[in-house]
Amino acid sequence: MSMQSLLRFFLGLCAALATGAAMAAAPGQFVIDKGWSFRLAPGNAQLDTHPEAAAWRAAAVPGTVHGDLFANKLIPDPYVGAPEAALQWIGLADWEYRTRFDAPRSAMSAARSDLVFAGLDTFAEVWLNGEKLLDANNAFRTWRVPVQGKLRARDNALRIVLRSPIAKLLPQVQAMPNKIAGNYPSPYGDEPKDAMTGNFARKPGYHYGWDWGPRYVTAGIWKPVVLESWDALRIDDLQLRQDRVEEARADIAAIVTVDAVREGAQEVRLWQTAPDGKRSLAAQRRVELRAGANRIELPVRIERPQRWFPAGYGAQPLYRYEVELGGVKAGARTGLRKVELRRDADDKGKSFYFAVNGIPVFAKGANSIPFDMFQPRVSKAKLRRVLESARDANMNMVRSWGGGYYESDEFFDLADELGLMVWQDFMFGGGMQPAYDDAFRANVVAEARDQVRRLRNHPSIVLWCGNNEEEIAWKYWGHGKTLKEADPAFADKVWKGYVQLFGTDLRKVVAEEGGGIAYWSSSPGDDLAEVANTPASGDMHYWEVWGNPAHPPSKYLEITPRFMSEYGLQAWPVQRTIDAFAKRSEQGIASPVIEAHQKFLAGKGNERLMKYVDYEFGETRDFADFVYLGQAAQAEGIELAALHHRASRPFTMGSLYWQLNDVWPGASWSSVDWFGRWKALHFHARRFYAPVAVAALRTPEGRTSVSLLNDRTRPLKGELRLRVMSLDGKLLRDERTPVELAPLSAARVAAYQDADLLGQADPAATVAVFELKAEGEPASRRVVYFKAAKDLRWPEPALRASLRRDGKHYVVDLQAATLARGVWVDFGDLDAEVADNALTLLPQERVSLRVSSKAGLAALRKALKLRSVADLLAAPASAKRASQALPAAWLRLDALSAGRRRAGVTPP
Ligand code: BMA
Repeated sequence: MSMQSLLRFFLGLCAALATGAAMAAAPGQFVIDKGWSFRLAPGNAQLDTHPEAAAWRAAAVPGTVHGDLFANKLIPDPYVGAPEAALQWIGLADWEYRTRFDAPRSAMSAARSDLVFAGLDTFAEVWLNGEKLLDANNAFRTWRVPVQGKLRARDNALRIVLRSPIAKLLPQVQAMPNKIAGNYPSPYGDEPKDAMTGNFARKPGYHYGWDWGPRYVTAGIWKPVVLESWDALRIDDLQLRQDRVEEARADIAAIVTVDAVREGAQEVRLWQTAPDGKRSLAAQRRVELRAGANRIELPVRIERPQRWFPAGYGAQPLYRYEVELGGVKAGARTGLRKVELRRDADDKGKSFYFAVNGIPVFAKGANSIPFDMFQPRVSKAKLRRVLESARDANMNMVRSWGGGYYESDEFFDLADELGLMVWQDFMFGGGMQPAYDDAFRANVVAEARDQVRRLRNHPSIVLWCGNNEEEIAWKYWGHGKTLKEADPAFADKVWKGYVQLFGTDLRKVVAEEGGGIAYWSSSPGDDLAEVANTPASGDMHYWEVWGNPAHPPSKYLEITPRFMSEYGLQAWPVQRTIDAFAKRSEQGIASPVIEAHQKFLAGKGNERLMKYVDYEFGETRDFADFVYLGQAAQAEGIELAALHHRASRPFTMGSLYWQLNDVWPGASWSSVDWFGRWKALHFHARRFYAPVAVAALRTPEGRTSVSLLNDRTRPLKGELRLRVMSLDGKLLRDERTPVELAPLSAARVAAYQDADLLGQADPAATVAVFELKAEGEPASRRVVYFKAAKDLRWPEPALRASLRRDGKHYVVDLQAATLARGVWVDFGDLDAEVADNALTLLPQERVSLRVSSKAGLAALRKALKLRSVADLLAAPASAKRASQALPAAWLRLDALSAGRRRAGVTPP
């Protein structure tokens, strides 16, 4: 997408939100999404420097102040170029929103009316017709305020003032003699580095900047505002609690909470729509309602239920329920499954794995972060694209990480439908918060009840986790120690507050409201055991690869945890995505716009990325090559780790790499970029997470172990083939062995020293290829190299491509004369989806890939570019010879010579 179209994209979204077009309201519900305007609040200090924001202008609700400023052309696109520093004033200002509305007639005559605010970010003062209704202080809570008697038939004035969260909290934080740990200090001076306020606000942590995203401390009415009116009763909630789910039958309880205006008898009916569409009356009863809150429990038994399974283990049938009471209806959907977090003790510690419907499931997936800096812009189509990508890459779990927001209902609907299990963090992304403060804790508990109630019917949720990395930050990163030294009494209070919130309070909310789903106090951890982040017990984050001391990826082979919930390597997104925020002339490894979109080490993360490129491929200083090789290094490194985790089953039962997606276009650990485009890693993930696969893991000392991986619940027969060949195609060995794979297993079938595989062959010019073919499964293949790519003697790259039309699609035929590693097929700026990419072709191998595109054949041919590792690492002279030798019928597109990689940094 060009810069122009990115701008249009942003504007288009804002416009769609401004019209509030698609917001459907249930009877008795009046959505207040029209006529909103906003301005910088009068009297605010930011007006001196930003008088342009003083006038009332059109606003979108739901929305954010950044979105509104951009739609009104008061700020540039926050994603394009490097505008961040100049936009920090927005987070320091107070913002005023207002609208006027006529009350629907039904609301005027109703016995009760509530104004419901599903999301206010964050310190919001709400006024209706001049009367203060609410002081809100938590972006994650739903605020419900009775307004009967306060409404006018015509022209009600609703006004919301959103206070700067930084300005509001700074005095309190600055007054602390000893601070508690925050996350990323602002490089922009809008907040002192030694008084970070973010962790004192119940607001998405990443708004304050993270190591993959910008700092945009936004504010806004980020979820709908609804006027709800009723005469007799309101159904507050319908919980579908799964008490027992087995093959033969399921017992669930439909729990209806009702807010009744007056007491009296009512008939309650519960309708069930089975996955096949059959609707039946599941329960019916006469109930005596009290005035006020009521709880009705309706037991439902389902014989031979159609059970919900994670992707790869069965289907995702969903049951719908509708409750009807006094003429009022409410509905909910669920999938029937039994989920357990199994913690079995053994001589090393305790296991950590999920069993669904009794099946121990090896969790394969990634961590998800927010899908945009500005949540209201996230469309269902965007969520679908990323979550379908997860499912398509053979993932079965995402961990929805704690530094963002609780994802929308749409996210969980999609996860339910796609069979993606969700490990759900509470929104605590790191650092420490004032949990010693009773009011703060009460606020969090209210938030947790709101969120657990909202999400508990989703079969995808398998775990509620207290926070991200707070326990290890306190115990091992120096924070606890420093505070103890500075002020032992305060340190004690901070830790006790932590234990109270994450050890007791949130656990209790999940036990009371969660419908039987397990709670885990922190990731990584061992649920508050003395030692956290140990391979022996619980879950683990491993960052000594990428993070300090930045070991090479081979170090992953030495770490064998119970469940690896974070590990990662960065890469830049594809060129087309980079072009969306930086002009070509601005693109260079150390250019300002590129560094502005590289948040690791405050812009200097490319040095770290270069180190990882260098470990394997050698140094490159040309930006395009750096992008390409960075992706290759990321993909190969994560593949090594993931396969090691899978091969360590059953000790290891999960592998979630960091990270699935992005908040904006930039460098990060993601495998799918902000536009939804796959990096090389995501193509690799589809192969290394395949249910049936071979792992061939070589240590730097020269020992290769081969494991067969079977996530299927049935045994499989197949054949394992070993070939040893030279890079230019000489076959030195070819053996086939029949193999049997037990269900749900990893089995090590062979181990070799280099010499066993190589014999007399040159390690710099030889590979071993392991290929598993199992009945009914796609072939799985791993190529073992005996030296780093930079130390191999690459023969002349001789990769050919031709593009042809094939019915509605195109097909690109690839043929490699010599081994082609990391082949990347690219169509530049054209919209074209290639069925597979980031491939390694063996000498003489041909591969045909489907290409879906609306573009014409000639345009696609013109745009088609190929790259492979040898293009950059083989001798330039031979590369030239190879390109001359090509038949005219083939497009020769990979004529990148080694000379290019020595080219200097593109000047900014
Ligand atoms: C982990 C995460 C995030 C962070 C990532 C990459 O610690 O929990 O906080 O973005 O590493 O550094």
